[in-house]
Amino acid sequence: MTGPCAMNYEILKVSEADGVVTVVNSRPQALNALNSRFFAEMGALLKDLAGRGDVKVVVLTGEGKAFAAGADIAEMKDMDSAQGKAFSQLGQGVFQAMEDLPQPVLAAVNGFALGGGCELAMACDVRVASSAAKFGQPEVNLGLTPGYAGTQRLPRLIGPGAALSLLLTGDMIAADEALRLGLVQKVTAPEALMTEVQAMAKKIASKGPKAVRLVKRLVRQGMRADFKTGCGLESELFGSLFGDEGAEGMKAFLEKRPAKW
Ligand code: CO8
Repeated sequence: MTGPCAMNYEILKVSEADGVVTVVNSRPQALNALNSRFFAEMGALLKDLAGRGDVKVVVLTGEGKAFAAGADIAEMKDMDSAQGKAFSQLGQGVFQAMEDLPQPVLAAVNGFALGGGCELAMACDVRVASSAAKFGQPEVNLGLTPGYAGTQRLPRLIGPGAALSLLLTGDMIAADEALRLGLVQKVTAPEALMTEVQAMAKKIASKGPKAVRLVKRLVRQGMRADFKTGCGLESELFGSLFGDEGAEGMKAFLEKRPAKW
């Protein structure tokens, strides 16, 4: 497939099989650094995927030795303050659209995930890393702060102390350390990465499709709300599956047969 939407992709390689869309960030000559074109393509793709009921899971990875080595420094170097702010808002908007996408997004972190690349991974729902992957927020080395919500997502994922230690030193950490900190959920051998992530994607794609989307929505919306509001939403959406997908799932269990979604 050339891509599920009308946009002609130059950077993203998009393929689809059995309800799983795989997106490869593919500008390896610049270590897949995130430029305006990347955000335009990713924004268009997400808009299209959001309306695709047949797409159950999205997998995101990078080509070559990087997942993404950050925002594109060559594009940013001559920006003034207003352009810098706009470039930050552009990236934040696209990453927010990833979080708001109804389908889960799994990051297969194949290599460097630095700066904006680490922020991209953090906007995904689950992160699986190759043992060759490296993570970090090196913006302070460039006299910058993160701009794609890294100062907000990192402490929410690994706590403020661990986040500040990475953000203030700009240190790069290996995949095992990222696993220990809870930044990634699993580490695999480099050659096993895509097989493992595709297997996880297929497993998720086989579950109740409405339940899967609602689980993501509940966690994402709940994390932005207070506990009571999150619980209220959970009861409402839990209830919405009765007389619907949940009825078939429970009937199938009692009849000892696979559910027909
Ligand atoms: N932007 C643009 N080009 C890059 C980037 C980048 N972030 N990273 C690497 N490249 C390019 C290199 O310039 C080089 O190009 P060329 O071959 O033309 O010289 C090519 O990719 C290969 O890179 P290296 O030769 O450096 O490869 P190495 O294997 O020697 O090193 C590293 C790999 C360690 C990953 C190294 O490339 C590096 O340190 N990269 C920069 C990492 C970094 O600082 N990232 C943070 C960028 S800032 C950021 O992400 C802020 C996010 C928020 C922005 C908000 C908007 C305003």
